[in-house]
Amino acid sequence: MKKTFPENFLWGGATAANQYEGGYNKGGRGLATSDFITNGSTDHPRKITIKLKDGTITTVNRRPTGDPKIDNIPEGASGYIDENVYYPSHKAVDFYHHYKEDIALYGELGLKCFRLSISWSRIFPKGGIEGEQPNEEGLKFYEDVFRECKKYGIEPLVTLYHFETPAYLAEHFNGWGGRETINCFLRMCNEVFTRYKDLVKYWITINEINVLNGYAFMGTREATAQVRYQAKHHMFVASALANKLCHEIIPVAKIGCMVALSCIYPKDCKPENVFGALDYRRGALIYSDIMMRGYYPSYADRFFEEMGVTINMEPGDEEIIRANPSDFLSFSYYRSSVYHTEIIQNTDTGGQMGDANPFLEKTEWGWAIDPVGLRYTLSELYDRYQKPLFIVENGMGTIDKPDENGYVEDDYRIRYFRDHIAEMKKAVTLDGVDLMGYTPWGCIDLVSAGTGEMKKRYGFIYVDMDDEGNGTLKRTKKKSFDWYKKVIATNGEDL
Ligand code: P53
Repeated sequence: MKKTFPENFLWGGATAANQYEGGYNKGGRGLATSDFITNGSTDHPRKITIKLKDGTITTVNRRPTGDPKIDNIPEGASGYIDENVYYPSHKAVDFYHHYKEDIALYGELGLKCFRLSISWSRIFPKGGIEGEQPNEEGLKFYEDVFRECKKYGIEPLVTLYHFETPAYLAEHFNGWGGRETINCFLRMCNEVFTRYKDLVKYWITINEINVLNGYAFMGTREATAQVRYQAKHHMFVASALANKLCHEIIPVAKIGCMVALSCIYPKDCKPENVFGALDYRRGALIYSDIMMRGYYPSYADRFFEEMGVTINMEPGDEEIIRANPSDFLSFSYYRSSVYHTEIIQNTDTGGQMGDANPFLEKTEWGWAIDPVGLRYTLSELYDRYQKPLFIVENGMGTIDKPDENGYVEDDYRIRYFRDHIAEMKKAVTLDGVDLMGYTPWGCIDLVSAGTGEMKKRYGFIYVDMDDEGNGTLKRTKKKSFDWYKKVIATNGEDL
């Protein structure tokens, strides 16, 4: 039995470009689907501003990830930026201009690893269509970021696709709904693998592939099951080919897949609820089954038949997927949900909310706090795949109240992390799970993906900005900063 975390355990923090980076029109960057999404709240869904074929400006709801009833974007419509509307991704919390300061803080925190995503349209403004030249300024930006990380001994963990599709690809190829997007994605991968081969060892292909739907997340006009799963198939092929390319260009690299895998419990011991929970869980595990094992699992045919989905495969697709599985499975874990046959629709999302769990407390956003669920999930996944795992998102979104100096005493956050890390430690030491690292979500406060709010904060570092984008953007360490620093310094011994 292991006594503690491995020596080289990657303690880190996680972010994504559309929520952190800003600089949306700087340095030659092209527009992405995330740039047309307004802010919202728990009660008001975020909206996508669009221009119809006849020139009318209007909006459609961007429903939560995984919502099958998502509004469609009419044929011929395109994303539109309304000068009078605030779009959280445009400035986000301006990592674009603060990266040196932020990475210095990560250095002080002692991070071994920093997860960020590449904004695809910064590398190829049109997404990498045939004959398009890469944008040197965009390539240079991330190179500077990675060099800055190196100064502090921080390993970048780079997500190649996190909730943003180049707008050009959405309009011309229906985003991931179109086969051509695979080639464009691979051109972008080829550029970044080649350019950063000496700087980046850890890669993730597609963030939370299981919850993606519609225009906002995949660049598709429609969100029917047929379009969704066809687009996911394109992502499986693209991911497998990216794995292959990555290994060819950077032999020492590890490249993983990423699935939202917050766990699910049956509501009670009624057999239909127990089996139902298992089968519902397959809705999320189908993704890691395909990418970790290299083939569609045995239950997939029934799933697709029930949903009326036919996947169009090209000759060779299955061989590509089989030959290039992921090196590791990374996942997000925030909460657990309770499955109950009568209330949960069978969608393809991991972590959809069910009944409240009477044994658990919830955050202000209604997410049940469940540290044991993290050990449960780690065990479930390691028993299933026997390959390295990586927790690349975990954390608690809360309203933080800074004092006059901007200091936040976030004991609730410390408690959340202490309890989760303690369970993670049991998974490593007692269950023998091969865990590469842990990168809590939003190590610095950033824009919420779900609501676009700023007040839903996750960070060890406070950022002075409100839901409308007002504020100085000043960074201030919270109480949890010093706590996490100590945890890292003692390799998880002193919680
Ligand atoms: P926010 C839904 C369900 C689970 C995870 O979420 C999700 C979402 C998206 O709303 O997203 C992941 O910001 C995602 C991050 C996101 C984070 O969880 O809504 O990978 O981009 O910010 C937290 O609180």
